[in-house]
Amino acid sequence: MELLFPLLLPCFLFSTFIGSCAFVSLEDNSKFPRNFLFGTASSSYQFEGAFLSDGKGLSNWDVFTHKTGTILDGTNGDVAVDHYHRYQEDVDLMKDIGVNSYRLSLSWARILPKGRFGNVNKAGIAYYNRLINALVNRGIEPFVTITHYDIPQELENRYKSWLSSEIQEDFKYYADICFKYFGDRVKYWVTFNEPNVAVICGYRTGVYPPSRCSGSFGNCSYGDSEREPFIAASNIILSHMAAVDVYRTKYQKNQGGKIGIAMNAVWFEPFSNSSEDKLGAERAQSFYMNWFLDPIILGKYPAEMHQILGAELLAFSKYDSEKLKNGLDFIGINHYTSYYAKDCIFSSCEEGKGSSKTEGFALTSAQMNGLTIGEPSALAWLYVHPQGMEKIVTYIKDRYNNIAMFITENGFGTSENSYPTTKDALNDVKRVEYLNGYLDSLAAAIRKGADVRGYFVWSLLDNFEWKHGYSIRFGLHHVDFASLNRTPRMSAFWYKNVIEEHKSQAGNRNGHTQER
Ligand code: GBH
Repeated sequence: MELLFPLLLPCFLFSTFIGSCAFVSLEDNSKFPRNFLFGTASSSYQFEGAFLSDGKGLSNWDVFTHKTGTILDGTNGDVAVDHYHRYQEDVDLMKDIGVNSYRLSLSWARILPKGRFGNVNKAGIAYYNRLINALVNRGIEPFVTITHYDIPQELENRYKSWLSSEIQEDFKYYADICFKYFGDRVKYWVTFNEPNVAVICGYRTGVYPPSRCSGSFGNCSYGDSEREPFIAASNIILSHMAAVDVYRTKYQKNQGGKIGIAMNAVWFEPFSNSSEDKLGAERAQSFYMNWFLDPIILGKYPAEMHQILGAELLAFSKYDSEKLKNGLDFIGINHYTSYYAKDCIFSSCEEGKGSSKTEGFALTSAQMNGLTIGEPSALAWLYVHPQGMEKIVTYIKDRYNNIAMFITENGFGTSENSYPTTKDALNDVKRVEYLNGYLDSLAAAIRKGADVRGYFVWSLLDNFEWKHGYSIRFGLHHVDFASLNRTPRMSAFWYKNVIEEHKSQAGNRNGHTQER
């Protein structure tokens, strides 16, 4: 490591001029559209801290992390990386990298401590105004997620949050307030971050709040893993549609922004060439991502879901169906990893992820019959498979008529234990290789016609990584969690170079053309 850093850094930084750096392809990095957004991503609970400051209400994650045994290292987001107080320093870090966009999320409980059953917290509005203004003044486009897993605990206590159709009213009310207060400066809205993950982890496996599951799916006191995920999903889909409707009817014309949703998108590679495994991979995708995107964009759940689940899917009522279709301006794609997928209808599968009826009878796993889809990482769920980026983007392009897309997250997690010193932790060669490979793969998809308009690295800083607490790090900047000092890693310099290269090439293409 000690030796690699000085050797590799100039390679990444000056790859444009030195043709011999194997990792960086000049061709691919010049292939992003001129107004492409290059950003970093974050979320309120993972970054802000200040969990009780200035009138904020408790969120479901505040309550969850304060229970013993929920978070692997016993920590919580009470302080997180204190972005609430240090956002100015963090905007300076963004400026150093040269990003033109920042993806953040709003804490619902900071804005509406009791949901629609209480007042707007003016201090919360003031905080987001300060942050948004700091960004806009520096020429950084705010890309704002309305809810990234965290909701007011009040809604859980009152009516079991996503299990009740009441939440549609609350989400609509909250989204309206966000558009009203921030929509003059925010031109990109994401209603939900990864609703598929929120629903699967909250109601099928129970590892996220409200910790509901049943049977062999997990270890919970309450829940029904085979039914509740579908109830929660339909309420999220209808909440999304309600917010989009408010935006389109009351704000969009004057404010001129765009609204979408961010899905967790895994590429499912058929384990064999058999038509059974190909169909299995299709089903895995339908039961994971298309589950939400199909109703929102095409107006109905995937056919496979109807066929396999029948009445358990709780198909939309005639009244609700009328609210669906054409419900977004862009798709946000959070892509990190790929898995193999194997058919479990025609062949028998050992029990495991995906093999059940509620997951579409397709076994999904990074490892199958001794084959591994890519290099493993510090995270059991993340394998390095850069080709998956081109494949998932192309899949979404083909299924949804090449609607505008943004890669709203892509990133690589490491464990501090693997580095003997902080200095070593800054030489994040593996992260640079990962990001570089995935960005090249994205460039290939764009070259073949995918309408991708931006890319956000998860994340600007190390932060609170949900179940893993502070033991897993995703930052372009290292954070010392004792002092909260931020230090750029090699990946921050790599990203700065990518952006500079893009700027000069995009400039060349549109101005004095320079042949390479
Ligand atoms: C994203 O999720 C999130 O949007 C972001 O907040 C997060 O920090 C980032 O990725 C990095 O993880 O808890 O062991 O049962 C990525 C997809 C799906 C990965 C759920 C973790 C749960 C595994 N996530 N999965 S576990």
